[in-house]
Amino acid sequence: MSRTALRICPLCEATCGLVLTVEGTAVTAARGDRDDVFSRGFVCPKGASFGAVDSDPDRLRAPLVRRDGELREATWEEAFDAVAAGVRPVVERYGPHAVGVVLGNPNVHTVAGALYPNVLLGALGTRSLFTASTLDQMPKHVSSGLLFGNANAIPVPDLDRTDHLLLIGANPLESNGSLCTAPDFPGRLKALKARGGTLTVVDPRRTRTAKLADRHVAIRPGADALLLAAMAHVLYAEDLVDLGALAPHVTGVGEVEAAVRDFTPEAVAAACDVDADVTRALARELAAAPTAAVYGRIGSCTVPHGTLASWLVDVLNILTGNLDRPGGALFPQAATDRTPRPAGPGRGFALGRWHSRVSGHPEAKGELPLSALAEEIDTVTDAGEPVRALLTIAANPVLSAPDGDRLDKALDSLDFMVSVDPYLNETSRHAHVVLPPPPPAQSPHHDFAFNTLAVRNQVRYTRPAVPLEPGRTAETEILARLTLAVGGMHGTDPAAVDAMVIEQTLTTSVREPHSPVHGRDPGELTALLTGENGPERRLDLMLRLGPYGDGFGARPDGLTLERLLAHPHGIDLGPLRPRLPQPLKTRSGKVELLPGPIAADLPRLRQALAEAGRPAGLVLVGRRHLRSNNSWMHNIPALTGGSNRCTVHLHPEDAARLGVDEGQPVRVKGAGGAVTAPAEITDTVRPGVVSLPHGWGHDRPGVRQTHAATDPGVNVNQLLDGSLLDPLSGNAVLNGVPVTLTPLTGAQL
Ligand SMILES: Nc1nc2c(c(=O)[nH]1)N[C@H]1C(S)=C(S)[C@@H](COP(=O)(O)OP(=O)(O)OC[C@H]3O[C@@H](n4cnc5c(=O)[nH]c(N)nc54)[C@H](O)[C@@H]3O)O[C@H]1N2
Ligand SMILES: Nc1nc2c(c(=O)[nH]1)N[C@H]1C(S)=C(S)[C@@H](COP(=O)(O)OP(=O)(O)OC[C@H]3O[C@@H](n4cnc5c(=O)[nH]c(N)nc54)[C@H](O)[C@@H]3O)O[C@H]1N2
Ligand code: SF4
Ligand SMILES: [Mo]
Repeated sequence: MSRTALRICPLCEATCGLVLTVEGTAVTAARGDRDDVFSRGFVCPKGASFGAVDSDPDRLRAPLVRRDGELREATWEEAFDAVAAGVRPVVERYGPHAVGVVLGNPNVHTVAGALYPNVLLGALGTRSLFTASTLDQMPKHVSSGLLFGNANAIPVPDLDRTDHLLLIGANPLESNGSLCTAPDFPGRLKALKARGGTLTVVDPRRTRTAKLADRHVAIRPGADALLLAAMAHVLYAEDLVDLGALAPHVTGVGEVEAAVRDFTPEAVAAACDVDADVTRALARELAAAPTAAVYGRIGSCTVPHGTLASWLVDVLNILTGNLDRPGGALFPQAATDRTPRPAGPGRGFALGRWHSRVSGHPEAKGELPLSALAEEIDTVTDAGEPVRALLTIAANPVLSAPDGDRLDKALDSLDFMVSVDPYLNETSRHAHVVLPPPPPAQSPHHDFAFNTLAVRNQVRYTRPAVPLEPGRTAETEILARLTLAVGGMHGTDPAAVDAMVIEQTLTTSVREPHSPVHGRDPGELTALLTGENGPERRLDLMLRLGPYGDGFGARPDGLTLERLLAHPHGIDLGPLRPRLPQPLKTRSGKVELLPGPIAADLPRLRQALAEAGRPAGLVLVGRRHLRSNNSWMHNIPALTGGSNRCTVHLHPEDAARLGVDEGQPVRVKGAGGAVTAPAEITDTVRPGVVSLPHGWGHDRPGVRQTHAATDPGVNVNQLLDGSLLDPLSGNAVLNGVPVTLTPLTGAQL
């Protein structure tokens, strides 16, 4: 007997609604949910393989605990006993900062990852926090923090209504979009063109997205900040600056004019390898479009001037009056956002409140650079204790972060390590305790993170499609118990964690004059919460206190968990709406267009300009494949093979110059090491650029990913030594990295 169940896909940021076919407890098929209010039936090959991802036989079924050097299956009680016994002595002897926490990408795709890490960090009190954000979008957080006073206020391009999209360093036809949640991103780009809009793509590779564009600018990697600064220059020089309705909310417009004065299209042309005429045309088109949005992603963030480029993306949106207006770039309003407080000055955004111990990197958003994790473990200084114990939650930094070999050794030297991960992989193989979450069909889903980045306001929740298998522990409970075990409360009922969060949230809310529950009794409100378990009650709480919520009766038509459950395909909350000045939390209460730390970083960009034009060798960029996902999806046969391979893309001119044949193994060498992979000669990369995908290199001993090991690929991040960072954000430089390439012949293989 088969049945169907709804499940929001957790495999990328597009958050498509799926209809799963379930036979017994197995998911045997998955298709797009045509009734989903947001995704309307869209599905990609990864979502269609949900069943295979879910039932991968290599997924761990029980916790593993290291005994006599070997990882063996254990009970959950034994596992959490071991966690408490391993972590607490490190806290007590060396202090909380000696316990590091690494949060990886899948945390933004799970209910557990949204609800528990902050509580865990609070219970531990550590400053040694490292996340995938510093391999990804930290520059955008820092730029938003500085411009808007709120690191999480990220403007999202209004894909469905814009007339002109300038897309920089993003390839949504493979990635399905990022910091812009839009199921069927490809279809939405085609719709933009069909309604007469224009698409411009800036990318050193002629990607599938670039092929769709009206104009493709094959920029030299790492040069986007220069191009964007020159575009801003043109807007000022040609009197095209027009803030429109934004004007009363923005300060520093004149200061930015002075700041970009040197960056003329002619001055940046050689460094970007973009003709001055093209740069002028890009600026004029942006200004002339009835509405337009500038959108930058991985290729604009993971570069030496990532924060400047991210800032300039919004500067251009602001100077052309496109921020916060329909068709431009707007701030979404998610159903679980906190009750919007009245507009007015806020506390602003601080950077560098503390620094990393070894290299003195400033914290950003409470995090230290993941690139610095290895040195924080393996280097002794007199500036404090090294990281001696580590918790990795949904993270595989041995493959995802620079210099995996060094990190691999560093992890081996830890006193104690815990991994919350479904696989025994390159990172978790070092753990003393591995706590495996259940597969996604057995987990609930709500997009706490991505609804704040979605091109349409909407809310959806799916309960587990399949009941928890006997012997499994929900990931929410795993993280609650982990919190208690590392926080010195081992053995306490994990429900206490949720009860505590609910009590704290309500106690604060009833004191806030703008809250719909101002002045009410927290105990009475707690009794009104519904939900089958703690995480559901917390979701109910957030929905009810949120911008669309029922306010516990204050707005009787408003959202509650019950109402959401009655709409299994979701509730549409309408298109993005202008919200300024409410989201601003700067000290001035305005958009601060030229924040101090940005102004202080501009000389470095001028320096880069002065140094450009020197004969440059090859530089490396990354790429993504539709059927892959970072480091953990190479174990699914249906999603590997074909064009999804770990090869070195290089341009025919470079291949000819270096004497490389198609398919020939080539050795690519960078500051952190060398890797060998087959060459794939293609003119989709610009000359001077080679491309390797990340997340490969599944050939280390002790890894239990059988299929991935049959075609392991190589770890591109071994080419990096971890020293190249965007200084303001601590983000790793993963693109535009200098490398050399040598073809290998028989004897050298
Ligand atoms: N060279 C280069 N390197 C890059 C990038 C690049 O473009 N180029 N991209 C960077 C980016 S953007 C990111 S986000 C990072 C990603 O790097 P990571 O943060 O390491 O993320 P993933 O590789 O996606 O997965 C990490 C782990 O999560 C586990 N996992 C999967 N599902 C779940 C779950 O439901 N619960 C738990 N607890 N664990 C789960 C997987 O088994 C895997 O071990 O990589 C970065 N590294
Ligand atoms: N299929 C699939 N989907 C994914 C993922 C995946 O691994 N596979 N990962 C998910 C994650 S964690 C993220 S963060 C998102 C990322 O989503 P995207 O940002 O869309 O990621 P990419 O496909 O890597 O696209 C980045 C593009 O930047 C280009 N680029 C490199 N250097 C530069 C440069 O200096 N300037 C410019 N202008 N462009 C440059 C690259 O050639 C590449 O085409 O994708 C998510 N979705
Ligand atoms: S686009 Fe992303 S969310 Fe949609 S089905 Fe594919 S992997 Fe899942
Ligand atoms: Mo990412």
